[in-house]
Amino acid sequence: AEEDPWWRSAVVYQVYPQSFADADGDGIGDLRGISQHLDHLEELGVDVIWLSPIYASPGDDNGYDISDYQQIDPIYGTLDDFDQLLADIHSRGMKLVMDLVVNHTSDEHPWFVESASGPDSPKRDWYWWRAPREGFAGGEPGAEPNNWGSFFSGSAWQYDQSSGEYFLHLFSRKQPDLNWENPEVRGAVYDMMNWWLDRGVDGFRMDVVNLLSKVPSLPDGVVAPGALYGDGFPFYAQGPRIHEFLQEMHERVFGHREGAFLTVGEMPGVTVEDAQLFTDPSRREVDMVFQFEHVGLDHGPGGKWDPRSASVRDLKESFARWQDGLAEAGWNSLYWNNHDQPRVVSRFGDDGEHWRESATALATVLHLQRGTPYIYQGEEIGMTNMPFADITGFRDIESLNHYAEAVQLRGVAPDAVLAALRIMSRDNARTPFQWAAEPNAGFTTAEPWIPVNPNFDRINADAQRRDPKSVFAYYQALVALRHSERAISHGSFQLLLREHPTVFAYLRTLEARQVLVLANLVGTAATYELPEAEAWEDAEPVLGNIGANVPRVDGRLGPWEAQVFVRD
Ligand code: TEU
Repeated sequence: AEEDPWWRSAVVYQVYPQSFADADGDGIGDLRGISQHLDHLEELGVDVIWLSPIYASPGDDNGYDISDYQQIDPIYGTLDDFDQLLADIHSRGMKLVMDLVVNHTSDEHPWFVESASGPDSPKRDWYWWRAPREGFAGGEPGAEPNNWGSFFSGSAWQYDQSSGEYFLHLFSRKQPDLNWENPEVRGAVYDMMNWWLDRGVDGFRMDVVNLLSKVPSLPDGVVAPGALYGDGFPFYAQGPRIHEFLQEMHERVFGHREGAFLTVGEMPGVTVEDAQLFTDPSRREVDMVFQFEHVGLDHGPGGKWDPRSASVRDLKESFARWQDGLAEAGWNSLYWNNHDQPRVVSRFGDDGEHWRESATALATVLHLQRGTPYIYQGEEIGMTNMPFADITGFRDIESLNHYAEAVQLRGVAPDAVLAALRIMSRDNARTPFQWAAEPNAGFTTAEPWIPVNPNFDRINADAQRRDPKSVFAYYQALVALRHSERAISHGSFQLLLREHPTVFAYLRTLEARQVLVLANLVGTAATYELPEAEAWEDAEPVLGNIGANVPRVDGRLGPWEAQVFVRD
């Protein structure tokens, strides 16, 4: 099993519980809502469900701020509901992977409450407490222990009046960073992970797990021209002890277990070279990582709030480098979407005229690469970005903090900030799942916690599950192909037509068996010249997103057309 792990032929589906299905009529999704919709996931054919956090939480960052790792938040249900959901998932032959958020806790977690009780607290060292900068009085501007900015705008430091010290928070001020240098912290986390595995879960998606090890002196970062804060990234991403920590975690949690588990580390800023180390099975760290390169290609010089368009060439070039980089040892995870990213059909596709074709073409080029594909809820029915009218539609702390900082502190015109939010905000992915052409898209009978996308009458699961030409039916075919075709789950990857400006083409090879993937990722027709085209004359067409019959390999692709062929 070590040499041929089960997840090579698996597809993972991410559920964002808050927005999936509301069973108890309070406007917020919940565990029973998920249980009631498992048919949808079983029909899609996915093997694993990854659940975004459902633990007790004040909800400052939609559950990524956890106040009790071993309780279910009441808005989602109870531990009994959880056990029932896990049993339902297992009885359908699927697995459940939990979100592990241990770079930080909530400031309302008992660990932090204890730590904040004073400098003599036995848990003081569980978090990063530091005195004000020398020569400054605590709380005054510039007194922060270093110049790092938070991912959610503002300083990464929060002043604590009672002790006169600051604590570090790379994300919201309600998400203090745990001090992984402290072995008690690590032990407490491993105990908690073991508790969930003993309960029957099948693995973990590990939130920002490449940020766990900080350079303990926490040096100032370089301040880019025009930036308000220094860049701490070099001092906390892939920090000095990160590999040691992940190896220790693997040993203490999975070392003595038999079974089929999955671990995936979410790692913003990770390079291919880093990922080789993190995912080489002989190093016993994680099975695969979420890298961010392809979802950064449309960030301008000012970062994610300065969006530009990414070229097809940049996209395929980036994917191909990751495919090549992890070809020998290690493994890729493949994703377009999650709860932090805008919807792919709006981002890299065309959510107007070519909505169906672009959603399916983008799915094709992603799913048939070497790696484990992840589908984010709603992606399988081609859900789009939200037409936010104004700032009142947004709920996400990152979006709201950015808006406040840009408008109030930097004096940017509100319309300009809104324009970027409409393109990039995480809330684009967090609108309720569109189940049916019913009030609130069938998500809830109450007022939903975030508005439903008005296009639910046109884009919904109910209509698509009955339509063999739907985006949903196409995703079913892609999932089935990964299960049935070993050249896709196990074959090598070779990029073709590297210089072509719009066609993403590649070959997957396992011994004599070859799969050819072709997709034109723009809204105008394209021609191409395939090397050794004769060899494909009698190839078997296995999938296509235009028309009923996939044509031969003929050097032409229509707007957003995707074709897949197999030969022996
Ligand atoms: O995200 C980490 C991350 O680096 C980014 O994707 C982040 O969400 C932001 O968009 C940076 O611009 C993880 C979770 O997926 C995210 O939902 C949490 O907010 C974050 O960690 C903190 O736990």
